[in-house]
Amino acid sequence: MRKFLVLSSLFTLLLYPETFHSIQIDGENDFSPDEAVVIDDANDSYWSSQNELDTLFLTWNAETLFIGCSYTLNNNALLIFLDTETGGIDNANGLDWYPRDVRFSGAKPDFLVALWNCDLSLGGVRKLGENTSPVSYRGINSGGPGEKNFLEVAIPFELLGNPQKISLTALICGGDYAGAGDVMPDDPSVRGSGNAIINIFREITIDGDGDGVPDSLIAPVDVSKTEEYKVSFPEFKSVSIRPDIARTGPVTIHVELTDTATLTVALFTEEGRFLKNVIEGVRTDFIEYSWDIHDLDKGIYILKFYTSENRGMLKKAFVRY
Ligand SMILES: [Ca+2]
Ligand SMILES: [Ca+2]
Ligand SMILES: [Ca+2]
Ligand SMILES: [Ca+2]
Repeated sequence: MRKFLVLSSLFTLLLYPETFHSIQIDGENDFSPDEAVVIDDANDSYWSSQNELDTLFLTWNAETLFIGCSYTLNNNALLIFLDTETGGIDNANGLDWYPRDVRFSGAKPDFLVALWNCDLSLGGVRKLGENTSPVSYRGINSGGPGEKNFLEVAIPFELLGNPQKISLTALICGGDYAGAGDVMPDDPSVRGSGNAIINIFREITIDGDGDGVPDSLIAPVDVSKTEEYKVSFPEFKSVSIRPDIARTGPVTIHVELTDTATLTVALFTEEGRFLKNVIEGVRTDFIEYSWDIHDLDKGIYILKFYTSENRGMLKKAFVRY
């Protein structure tokens, strides 16, 4: 009997941190240290210790993905983005649910776990796209605003499309269309204000042998790695001013970008003195703008084309005679 007990507890010890591990969705953290796939600095939030990400946990059994998150939040939102498949979104500001000023380069998230001010009933899990759609899940958040919280969520793999790999980023953001104050894994584009372009994700291999079944006997930390994608910015595909020598208008300014960006076209004198913005901060990937030049003096001008997403700039000359 004693031998059996020793053996069975050894067995439990060996198996406990490994998949398949079914998490109790009760708000009590029963993830093991081997399931802490992102351990964030407990004191790196731009918005004080009241809005702080701590640890992201992940594990699974054959049918279900379990995500855990320990954090502190006060009158802000917690968002956990999951990239599970090709496609997805690259700009969370365009979402119809939990829109935030966060963009993504490299991984494109397909699912979002979100809550507002420690209240999961104000959030949930959704599939992302032009329109978001609710995904059925089990989840509990324990804790209240300004104190240590623990969120546990269970999502059936079937509803996630049985991914081989999952890439994650978790953020604390303000209200609708606001930016982020903390992120895990850390990403230097989160600075507490302004927009962020996340290109660092934690990637966890769920089904390494690709047999369509999540892997068993795995410690999730052993199959986790941080992926840093190159930030790719929208570039100019074609830019023209037609005609570029004119006496009367209209003159057509044509701009095509490789992706949607915030475009500005600024007018300068030949000597480089700024006169005005002809096009100011328009979000577009294609524009044909009819430029009225009747109040422009005769002379040579420079038009500078740039986007707020890219430091690159294009210059074109224009002559009014
Ligand atoms: Ca639990
Ligand atoms: Ca943190
Ligand atoms: Ca994706
Ligand atoms: Ca962080």
